[in-house]
Amino acid sequence: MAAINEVVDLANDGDVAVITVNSPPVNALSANVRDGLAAAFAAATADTTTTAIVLVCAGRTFIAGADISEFGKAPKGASLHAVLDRMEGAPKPVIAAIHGTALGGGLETALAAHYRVAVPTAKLGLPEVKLGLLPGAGGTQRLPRVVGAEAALQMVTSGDPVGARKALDVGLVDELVDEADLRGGAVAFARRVVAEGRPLKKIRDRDCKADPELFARFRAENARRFRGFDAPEANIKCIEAACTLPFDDGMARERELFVGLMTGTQSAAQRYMFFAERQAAKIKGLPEACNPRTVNKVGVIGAGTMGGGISMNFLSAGIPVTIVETSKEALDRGVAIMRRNYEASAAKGSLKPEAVAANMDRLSPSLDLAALADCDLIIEVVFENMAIKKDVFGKLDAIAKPGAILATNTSYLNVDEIASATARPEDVVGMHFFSPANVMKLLEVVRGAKPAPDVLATAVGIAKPIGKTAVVAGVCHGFIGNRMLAPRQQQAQALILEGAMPWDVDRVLYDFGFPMGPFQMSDLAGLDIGWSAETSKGETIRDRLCEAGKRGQKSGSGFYDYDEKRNRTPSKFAEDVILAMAREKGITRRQIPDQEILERCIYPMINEGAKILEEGIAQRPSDIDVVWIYGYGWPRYRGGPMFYADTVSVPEVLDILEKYEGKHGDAFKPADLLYRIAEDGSYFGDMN
Ligand code: 3H9
Repeated sequence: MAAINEVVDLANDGDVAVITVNSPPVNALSANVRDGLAAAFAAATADTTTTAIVLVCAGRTFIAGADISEFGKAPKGASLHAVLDRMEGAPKPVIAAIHGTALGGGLETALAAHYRVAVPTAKLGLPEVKLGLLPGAGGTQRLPRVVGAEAALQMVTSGDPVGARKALDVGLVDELVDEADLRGGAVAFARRVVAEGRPLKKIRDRDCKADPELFARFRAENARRFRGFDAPEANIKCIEAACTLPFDDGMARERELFVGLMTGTQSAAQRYMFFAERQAAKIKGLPEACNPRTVNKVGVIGAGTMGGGISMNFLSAGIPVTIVETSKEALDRGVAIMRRNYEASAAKGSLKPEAVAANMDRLSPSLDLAALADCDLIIEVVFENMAIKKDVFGKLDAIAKPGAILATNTSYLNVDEIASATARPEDVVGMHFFSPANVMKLLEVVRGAKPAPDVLATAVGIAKPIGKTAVVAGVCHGFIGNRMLAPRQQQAQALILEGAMPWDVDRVLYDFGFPMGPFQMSDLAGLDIGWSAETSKGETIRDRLCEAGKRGQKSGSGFYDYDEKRNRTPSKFAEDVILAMAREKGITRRQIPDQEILERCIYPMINEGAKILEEGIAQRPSDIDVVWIYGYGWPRYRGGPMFYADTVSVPEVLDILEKYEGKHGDAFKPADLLYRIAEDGSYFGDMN
């Protein structure tokens, strides 16, 4: 085997040249890999002793895409286009041999080969849209020529990969080969291609036709899903170009649209989020060698909506769960809801029908806390009240096996105080899931004063297998997410007294890119969460709505009225309550511009984020951004509140806060950190 450079080798297997990329962890197309490939293809093409070329990768995967860390930097090395032209123009068959994930530029490389073979577990996809991009190395022009325009539209706008078997069905892969011998299978395939005199199949030479109605229909059907994002539309335009223009003109269109996206803020935000998510899993201050504890069985205390949702995450990941409730009725109800949720997923096609029973079989319902004795991780999801939580933890301490992790799902309470109810505070950690817990991707792991390093590593590490992204937070009221939500809620309430209506505030935040505004969110969650008729003083708008039985969607009205299909219209009753409350408080209502609504809701959040960083509650600004994108629907294309602050510029954020501080006082008093960043001309991004 001859090394072409540090990351690419060329070897001859008899009459077949084998080019191997070996650039861990994911064989991304860095400058080094592109240079190596260019040189390897030149050498293999010139070598008259070989009749075919196989491209294969070492390690866990075929090329998983362009090297994202190079984006936005000055270009170096061979261009990917030049490498792919060389491959496609080779005078002998080129076969891509795929395992792991052939993604983005990786799949584009495979599409420039004349043939593709894959192992059955391989996955193939063009996920660029998730980075605010489109496949920029011919993917949008070649893919539809193979799989058809409709399937290509689905793949490029969802970014989701297809499995090798499906790829075989649609012609993306020519043959499946033995999982254990990809290289051997690919070389044998290459020899057959040569022996049978099969043609050098260039995808660029194929035709791509589509029903002209397809594109308008696809846009209309997916308008909601694509709302606010630039990349899906650019991807659609490219597929349209593939169906209407000659190949080279289509490539030029792809290039033009790719550059437009690459230089925009949205892609910068989405690329930033790619690394932010992975960075979040890195816990500061842990010893180098810190192995997580093994979690083979999970216990959940509380079978309400939250406890059920949390349990479903583990069951779906194949981890058995024992769920405990205090009454048989509540237990049965909770278990029935979980089953119904799984059945609904199966009916929608997002879960295999047989998985419903398999998941439910892993669940052991119980009325006895002692049933948790063999669990490795126990998550308490009882009423948000310190005395109750401490009581549960005291009992757990006597039941849980040594080494079990005792987690609380509290959203606000002091984890250290909860831990003090046990004789093993080093085993206690916060694991704050977000509602609905089987859907929302965020997990805040709350690090009290005493958790053992491996407890923290386990709580963070378990996130990936259950499909969550974990962020570590320190102890304070509301941790990262809810603490930052509070000033936004406070401003939303103030705005509706001063002159806006709930639907104005909701519309402005929806237009900013949130899936819903604060009042819609309150109606959805239930206005009576944390409210009780006995203690209500009728002093807030919420008190008055709840007292009138208007408790949000579930009661048919709240800030909005809902019909039986849950369509909403502004509530006249709520409007009257707001106007009356404003009168009682002596507030002269005024017309509030949308810009003010946006600034008063968003900037105090950024300010609170800065305080959270100052206090060390969050490890880094990008963790805060992950919390807001995965826990609260902050628009991903804006990169989270701290990234957004950098795009607006911190001095501008400061100016706006000071402007409102002058009018509305301390709620807008800027954090010291903002002054420091503005003074030295740096960015939140520099702290990541
Ligand atoms: C593209 O291809 C544009 C083209 O159209 C060409 C235009 C001209 N680059 O996720 P993991 C790192 S756009 C750089 O934990 P897994 C990652 O940061 C690209 N680095 O592993 C992490 O580093 P660290 C299209 C990358 O097994 C480490 O690798 N392709 C890249 O859970 C392990 O990653 C994509 O969007 C990259 N492309 O998942 C695919 N990929 O350890 C993006 C990974 O320091 N990648 N890293 O934190 C993925 O989806 C997943 O990484 C993958 C593996 C499924 C491959």
